[in-house]
Amino acid sequence: MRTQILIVDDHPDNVDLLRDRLEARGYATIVARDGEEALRAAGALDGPLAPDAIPDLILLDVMLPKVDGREVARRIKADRSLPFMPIIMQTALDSTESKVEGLDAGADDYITKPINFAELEARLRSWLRIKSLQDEVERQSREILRISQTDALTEIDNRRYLEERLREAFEHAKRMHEPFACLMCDLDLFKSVNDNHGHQAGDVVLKQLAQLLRSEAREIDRVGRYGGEEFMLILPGTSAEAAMRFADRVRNAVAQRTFSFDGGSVQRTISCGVAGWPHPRISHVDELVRAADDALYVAKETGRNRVVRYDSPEFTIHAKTSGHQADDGDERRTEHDDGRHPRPAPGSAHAPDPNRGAPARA
Ligand code: GH3
Ligand code: MG
Ligand code: MG
Repeated sequence: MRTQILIVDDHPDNVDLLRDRLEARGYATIVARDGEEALRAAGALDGPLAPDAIPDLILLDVMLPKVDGREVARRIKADRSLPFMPIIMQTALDSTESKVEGLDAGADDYITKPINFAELEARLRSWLRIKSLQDEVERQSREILRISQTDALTEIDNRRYLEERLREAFEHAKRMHEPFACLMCDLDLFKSVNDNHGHQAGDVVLKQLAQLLRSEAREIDRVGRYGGEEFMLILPGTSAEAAMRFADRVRNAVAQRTFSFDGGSVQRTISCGVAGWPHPRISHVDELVRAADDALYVAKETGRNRVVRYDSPEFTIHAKTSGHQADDGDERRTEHDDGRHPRPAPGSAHAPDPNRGAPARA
């Protein structure tokens, strides 16, 4: 794509001259004849432009109809959503004051009229070099940000980012008095996938499950990997009842799914815990997560491949009999394997039946 220069000038003769010279040097040009057109052409007026419409550099006259050049520079430089666009101000010869004002307003450089084209071209090349370095820095920082928010294996939100989004979304829901739900899902008997097919096969299953969860979720939901084989879904504007229906649909979709990898395939199920706000015992985001996690624990304990809602009658019975309640403190974390889903000793009356969580084969 050719480098695009936005020429902002209200004198037709100047515009023609600049355009001819620049196009002859291989630049593409866009012309704006007043300050308002300039802001629009730079993407600072009516929202974002298509990437190929964004100018690479702006050659800006000071005296302009509607919005003057200094104000144009000020507004473009103040708009954080715009990429770096060098602005070269055209100023009248000997007008130190206008040069100073232009630079203070945010112009990166100036050139005096009448324009010496050799000088203009040298300045263009210099600023375009700086721009390409700046663009690279911006690209890298976007990439670093993305990596810091993404789970490397599944490419969905990682736990840190998920918790950040959860906090934000929950606070927003409380402010707006909108319902809000959180879903915790854990793959059932996933360890056996690794044991029987190898860790790489397990990784593939996790990736495919992540994609499945994302495809079931709406655009406004957030899906992330909370831990090893545990996923969290954030459902803004969703009541606990609606979240239960959604979770059951997801649970069913997973149960119907065959996960394929090099050398084989498996079916697996998930267990889900659902917690919704408003709820009299949930006012902080940590309580919401804890509630969903506790409900997930009950789903595991009552047979897997199930969805359990925090504070449902079923939850209350099982949470009580297992001494596992919303306010039971942290003791369980010391007495069980992973501190999250305590499981009875193998062979005990409550030992998980390995076939119980296995999906019905079609
Ligand atoms: P449950 O139904 O009680 O959840 O049984 P489970 O086997 O799923 O649970 P358990 O906590 O015993 O085992 C979880 C397994 O998940 C063990 C661990 O190796 C595996 N795991 C966690 N993270 C990854 C990962 O990134 N890749 C692979 N392949 N396996 C993982
Ligand atoms: Mg599991
Ligand atoms: Mg787990």
